[in-house]
Amino acid sequence: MTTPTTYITTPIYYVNDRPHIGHCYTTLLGDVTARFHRLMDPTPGSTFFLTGTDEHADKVVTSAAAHNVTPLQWADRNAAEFEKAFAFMNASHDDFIRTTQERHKTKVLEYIRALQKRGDVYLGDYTGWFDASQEEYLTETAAKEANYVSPVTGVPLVKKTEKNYFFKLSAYESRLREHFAKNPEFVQPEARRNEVLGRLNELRDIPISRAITDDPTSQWGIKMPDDPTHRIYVWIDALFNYLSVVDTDARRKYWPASVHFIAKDILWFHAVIWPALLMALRESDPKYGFVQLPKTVYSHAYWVREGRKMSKSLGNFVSIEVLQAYAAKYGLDAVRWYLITQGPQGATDADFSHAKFVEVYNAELANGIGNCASRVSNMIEKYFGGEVPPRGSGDAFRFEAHTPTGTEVFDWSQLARDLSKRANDGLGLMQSAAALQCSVDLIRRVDQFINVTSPFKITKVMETDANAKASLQVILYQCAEAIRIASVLMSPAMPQKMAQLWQAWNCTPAAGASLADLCVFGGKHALQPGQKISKGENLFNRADAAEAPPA
Ligand code: ME8
Repeated sequence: MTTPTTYITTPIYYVNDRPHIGHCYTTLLGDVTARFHRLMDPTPGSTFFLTGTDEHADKVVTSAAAHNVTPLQWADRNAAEFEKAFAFMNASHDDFIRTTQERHKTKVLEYIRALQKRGDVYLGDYTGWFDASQEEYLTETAAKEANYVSPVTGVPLVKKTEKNYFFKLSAYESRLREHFAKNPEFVQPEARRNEVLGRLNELRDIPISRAITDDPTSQWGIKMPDDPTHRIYVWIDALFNYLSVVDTDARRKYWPASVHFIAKDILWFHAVIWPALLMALRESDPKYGFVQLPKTVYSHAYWVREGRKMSKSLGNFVSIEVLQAYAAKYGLDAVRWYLITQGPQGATDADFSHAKFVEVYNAELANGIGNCASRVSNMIEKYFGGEVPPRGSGDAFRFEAHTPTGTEVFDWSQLARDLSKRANDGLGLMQSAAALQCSVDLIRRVDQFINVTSPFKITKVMETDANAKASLQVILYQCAEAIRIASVLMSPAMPQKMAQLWQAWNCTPAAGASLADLCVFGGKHALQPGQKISKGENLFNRADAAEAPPA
């Protein structure tokens, strides 16, 4: 029996430009999901996370020429920028693919040969509206709808006719429909799935090559097998990255991909062209029998900035430098938290605004886990010499607080079970933001618990009242243990800050501990009475909303 694996990918990004918030966001989404999965199944190597760069686009040649370097030098320079950006974001990818690497180019040639062998590739004429900024042809209908300018960048479309090799995409319509019908989770969210279904009747065969001419731009790319006058269309070359990286004896176990994270701009390629290519490949040769279709294509919406679409012409992209300035001021994990919890994970665009950043930072981090952990560890230091107090006896993880308005029950065991289930359900749907929300809810409950039980008041009478002391011990134990669980749930988004807390509290999760086990209240990974914890440095200092945004 093979063990289940998780394979998470991001788009591979064009190297003609520098990385910005959009690229960082999708890679962060992959990263947080991968970190969650590594926690859910801690078997080493059970999760594989891939990101990288797409380098054979025509615009790389144009940008390179403008900078007096070769396309490869330009690609090298910018791929390094992406690697640096993702290292800065603390992304935990297992590999970084560049499509100019031999390992990829060799595989792409094998795949194209296989499609040819199957009879799915033919030479023909193609006329269409070319969007040079996206390296993409639009159909007449789509071009007309977009007023003959690029729907993404606004650059005018150009009508072109070329001799190209075509892939028989139209032959796959009914099989694609069947796949969509049988696998409702194949394209998410729902709105995006419906969008694709609504367009499946537009399927035409698609060009998978470009002619090579005297124009140097046309010479950049992987040559078609046995035809030096054509090169493989950059999009086909790019899509194959997901497979080429894991098409080795050691890594084939990762296929099919569990999720391709992308944004809505490149949905059609991933939801329609890619599965059809894979079906064709699988049937071309028994050695590709392992090529099942990816489980899910998850297409998120866009970041916009202060309410406006980000574009080159407006010059308002949230650049990597802006993210670095925020990180310098508030800490990288706060930036990761903001992007992942407030980002456009669903079908609606998300606004990057300083006011919102400060609001979320204060509510969920400085006044949330930060303040909560500091209050609780402060009291434990002050009243119990920095040692985790006893848990109490009996049904210790359920607290009945008697207030003037009635009795409020804090059933921690149940709450932790519910939240951990909710987090798992969210992760099953690739909803890391929803999973993280569970940690916020848990911290809120701890705050309510502190408000209702008023441990500060109890400290005043505990010298003379043994019951009061016992009660305070139980309250603080329960607060601290709930915070520990919240910190585990937050750790995929904020690995450094949570590691800092665990160090101060002596509760770094044991290697190999699973998310489910770590989230059991009072379970085998619980805080142990008598174990030392210290307050440590504040995790997050409050931010002032009136201050100018970092720049
Ligand atoms: O399309 N908000 O590369 P690309 C959120 N090379 N995400 C955004 C965004 C925004 N405003 N802008 C960009 C390509 N993105 C191809 C992909 S894959 C086989 C080939 C993110 O550099 C988002 O993930 O234009 C989007 O899909 C991707 O960057 C496009 O990156």
